[in-house]
Amino acid sequence: MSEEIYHNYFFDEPAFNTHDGGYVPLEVADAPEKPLAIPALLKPDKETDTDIWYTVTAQTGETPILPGKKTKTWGYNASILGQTIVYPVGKHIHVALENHLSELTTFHWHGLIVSGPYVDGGCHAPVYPGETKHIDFTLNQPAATTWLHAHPCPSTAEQVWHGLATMVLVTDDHINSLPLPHHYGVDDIPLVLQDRRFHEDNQLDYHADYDPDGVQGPTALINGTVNPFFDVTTQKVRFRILDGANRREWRLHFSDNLKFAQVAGDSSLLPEPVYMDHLMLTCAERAEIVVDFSGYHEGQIVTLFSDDVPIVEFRIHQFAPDKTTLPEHLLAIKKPEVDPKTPIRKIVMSGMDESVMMDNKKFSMQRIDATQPIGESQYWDITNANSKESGMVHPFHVHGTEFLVISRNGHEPYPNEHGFKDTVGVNPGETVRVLVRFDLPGVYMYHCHIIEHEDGGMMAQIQTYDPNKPKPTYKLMDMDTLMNAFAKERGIDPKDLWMAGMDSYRKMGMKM
Ligand SMILES: [Cu+2]
Repeated sequence: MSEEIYHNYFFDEPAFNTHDGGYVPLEVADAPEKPLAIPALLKPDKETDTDIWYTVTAQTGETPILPGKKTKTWGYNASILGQTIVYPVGKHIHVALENHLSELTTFHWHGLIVSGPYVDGGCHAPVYPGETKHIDFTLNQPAATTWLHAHPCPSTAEQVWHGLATMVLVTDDHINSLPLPHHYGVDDIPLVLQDRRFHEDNQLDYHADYDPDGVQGPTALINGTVNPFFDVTTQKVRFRILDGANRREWRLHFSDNLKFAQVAGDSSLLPEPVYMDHLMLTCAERAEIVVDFSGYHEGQIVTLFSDDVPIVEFRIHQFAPDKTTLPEHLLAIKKPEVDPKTPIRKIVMSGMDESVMMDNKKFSMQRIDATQPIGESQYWDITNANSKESGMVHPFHVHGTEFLVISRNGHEPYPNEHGFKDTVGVNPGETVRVLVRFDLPGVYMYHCHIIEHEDGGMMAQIQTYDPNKPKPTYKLMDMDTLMNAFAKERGIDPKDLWMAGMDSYRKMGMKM
């Protein structure tokens, strides 16, 4: 094979989080190795030829993570993270959202094309403790690895830190027909990459670890497992990797610089496999890679590193030879036409720490910042106004759509960005042009996915509308209602409430 192999992380090295003043390096935890937890597949309550029903429960639990005391964690149908949800394209999907927590939460479907703001599950769609809400939708989008996470402003970061994040696999006939590893848990393996700091008695303390530029911890947690190993029993393994961290970038490579093929990004397959031996993911980005272990034999170990820290060990067992080859073409991506008269939308992410903003404003739940007709393709120029010397890569995410990356500062996008995406890392001083089209009317948030930056106000929202119908007015939830509810649930006076993001508004003299 004469395919090109990429050996770099593509992003601007001076902007890597390792150069941050507040960077917390990963350290190998003093804990025994454990089998990598593979989240169970969530069983549907009922399924017919046309419809499928699920119940997703946000719950508290206790998880044995480190030797000693169990850690108090949150999860979806599980004590931490969650069971993996499978959504077949084309079926009518019904989901009961149950909140068994002691405080309100929302269920945001990151990467699903569903109507906002309610089904989408952003900050406008709280489910209060003890409540069950019902949503239903039909997906019309390519197969992809998406995810579910909590998104209640301004406490998204803290709820995700407690564990509210799980994978949602969108499947379709096309991807099922491809010669890719498809056996979930055997050769099709989710890897949710997160980091945490454990305090006394192995507990999390989000407030103690708070950093307005993103909370980090020194311990890598892969699917909720510290020091995990995975038993490789097939020659080829597909890993669905999610950067599920609040702030951490993952710069991944295997021992021996083992080559792999990236086959999918956030929201779809790539047009063709991209061969590489290094991969960087920014917060909320996903990559599906296929690793061929044919060069190894039983008893050997392959290690996955982030920078120079080992995060997962792959123990090679006997496997049957696998002669399948990856298809040269994975997905035909049709770039939508853009009317040259359509103005280019300019978006600026600026600031660091408490001063983060989107278009010189902090997020306001009841303010619509932009509008776009459905069905119309628009270029969005997303600029990161941070300086190259002291800035960071801001991962820009839009709800309710999948976009194409057109250019970076006028140059070609990275080689592994040619599929549909919903999150794109923007380097300091860079303008990334993406092509955005919405198919469903609604209100959708767009924001930096360093979760403390979104809680801190680096977020805005767009109303999409059918140009042939009168524009509906949405009754949008407000921040005071949410904050008062949080205070009541915690049994405290609203003025004594501390939540991530509040400091950012206060220190800037702004009201949330
Ligand atoms: Cu940011």
